[in-house]
Amino acid sequence: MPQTHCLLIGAPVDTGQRRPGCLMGPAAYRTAGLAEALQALGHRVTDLGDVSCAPVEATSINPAVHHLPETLGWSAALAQAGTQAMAQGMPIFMGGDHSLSLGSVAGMAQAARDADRPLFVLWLDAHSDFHTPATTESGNLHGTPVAYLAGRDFEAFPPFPAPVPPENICLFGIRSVDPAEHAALLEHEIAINDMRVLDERGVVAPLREFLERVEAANGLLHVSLDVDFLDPMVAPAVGTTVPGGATFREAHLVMEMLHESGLVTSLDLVELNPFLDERGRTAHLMVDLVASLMGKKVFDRPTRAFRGQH
Ligand code: 5AB
Ligand code: MN
Ligand code: MN
Ligand code: MN
Repeated sequence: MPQTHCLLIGAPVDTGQRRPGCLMGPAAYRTAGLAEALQALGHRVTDLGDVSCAPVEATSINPAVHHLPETLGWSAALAQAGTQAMAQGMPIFMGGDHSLSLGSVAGMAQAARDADRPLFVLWLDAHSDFHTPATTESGNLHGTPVAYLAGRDFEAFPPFPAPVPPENICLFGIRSVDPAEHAALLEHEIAINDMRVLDERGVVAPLREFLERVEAANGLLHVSLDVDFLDPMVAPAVGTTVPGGATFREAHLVMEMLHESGLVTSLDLVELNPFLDERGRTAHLMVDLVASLMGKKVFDRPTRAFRGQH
């Protein structure tokens, strides 16, 4: 199995929503043994520690938006840390709430531009996160990163480096979309694999379709894993639970397929709120999912059946 250099980037971001606790995420991943799990699979791991930043002065035209200066600070710092890490291996952002992806994906877009390769984004989430600062009603910026990376107008934020074309974005597992997001999504050709689609088709066929496009384009693939992609029965440690999510096995199958594709170049782990966890079970599940993404198998066979079998 080829060894990957995994660069763990702590992103204790808590300002993209209103329920305190996500700032403990990086510590929870370390406590749950993320680095050790990757090392056990033969990978090289460097923990870069937690990123810190200073706020950037700004105001929004939407009075609901809160913590804009902090979010701008995190975005710039995480984008920079991410682009640097990408030059050495595979960045794994340990969040932190999902507003961190405003920075992490910007960093990956910069790296993709430097490498002259297209960036693809797989968004594993209950939500579409397609608000702009102007349309969000909650004012919680963790509900906005997909709109930013797709190149929508984003007020105070720097223009997204090389916006990701809608056909390179795949939303997977969604089951909660606000009206303003819905209207905007209808105007973009983003692949929307909502839970209704996954109920009917399963996870394998839609994911394979997307991965084939990434492979054909020689793309970089960023995966953003929101804890609420999972059903709250298996992953309770998240502020924004939505029933009817991915099961334990569906989520693992997604990760196993991603591993077999060999296409994933960077990863976000977001929205874990350890304060809401039950004896660390959600943190452990997330670590287990990363292990599957990085090569852990249910039963190791010399050849695998999924790829190439249509
Ligand atoms: B998450 C909601 N659409 O804008 C909003 O958890 C929820 O990163 C956003 O996916 C959820 O506040 C953001 C109602
Ligand atoms: Mn999200
Ligand atoms: Mn979500
Ligand atoms: Mn959430």
